[in-house]
Amino acid sequence: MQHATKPPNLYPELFHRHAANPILTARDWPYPAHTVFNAGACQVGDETVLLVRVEDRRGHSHLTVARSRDGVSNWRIDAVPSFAAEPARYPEEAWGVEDARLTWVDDRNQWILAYTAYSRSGPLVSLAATADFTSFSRLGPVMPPEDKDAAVFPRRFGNRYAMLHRPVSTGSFGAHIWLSFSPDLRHWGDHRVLIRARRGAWWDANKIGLGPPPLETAEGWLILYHGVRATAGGCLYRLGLALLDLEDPCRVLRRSDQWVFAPETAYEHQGDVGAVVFPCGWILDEPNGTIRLYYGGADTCLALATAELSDVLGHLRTCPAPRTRKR
Ligand code: M1P
Repeated sequence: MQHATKPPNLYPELFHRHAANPILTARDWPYPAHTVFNAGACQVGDETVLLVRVEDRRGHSHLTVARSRDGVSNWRIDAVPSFAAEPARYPEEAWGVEDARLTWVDDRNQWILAYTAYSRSGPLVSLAATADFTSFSRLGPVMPPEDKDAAVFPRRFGNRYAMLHRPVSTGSFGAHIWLSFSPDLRHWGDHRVLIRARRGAWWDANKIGLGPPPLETAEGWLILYHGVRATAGGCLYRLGLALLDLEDPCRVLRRSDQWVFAPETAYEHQGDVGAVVFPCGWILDEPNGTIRLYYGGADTCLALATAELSDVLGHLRTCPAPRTRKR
């Protein structure tokens, strides 16, 4: 059936794309860049700070700071890479640094960035710290390859820091989100699978990964993750939700069966890797309760979507507790 305009949407949408999308592209960059995408995000005073992944024409990535008053426009972008790979001192960064997730860790008074260091043995998880997004100090690699899509929780559980990450095993065991603990952010253990990729026809079958860092809410830690559906036409990166117990993040309280955000627009379909929405950062604006979600589109640009936290939690309340559902 032909529609003159877009047919009515059958699913209520939680996340709404900003009219100004894409909000940043390589054309906005103060120096030559191939693509800009997948940014960590945080609010510092009255400024939104993004730590943007920038890919150069070698195919290597670095991270650059962009600042804006309204989080949408008039970005002030560092004139040179803010956090570049240093393979001479940190060999695990041989092929670049990618996809930073930012967490303010109260008891350290610092932002901790969990990023992918692309080593000669594959991507791995590294941590670094900053107080001002001008100088960064590396804590070093904390998970061996292949492992990525990591973020630290903002507070400790008992005496231990906690981190979500996504190791990949060989064979057909799937790529799942794991939870690990550390006394000092350097040494990690007590590893466990937290959220499994589903199997078969599911939108999040076989491979999933954390999106932005866990967001503390009254009802639990809010988790947004990507599911990768392999199709004959290529991979589809879509987003789903989960909720973890506030005091015991090992407990998954809810998980959405359906995806809540998926590639639809030209800037999400056309680029280096089509059909990708890939968020690494979100900001909860208090007191209005609006979430600003910053995501990469098609591995080529940066876009923004907003959602009301109350709607997101309301949706999760209708979702099953994972153990009651058949896989
Ligand atoms: O190309 C899509 C994404 O692919 C990778 O993500 P993942 O390993 O979780 O599937 C990452 O390289 C990511 O940066 C990229 O956007």
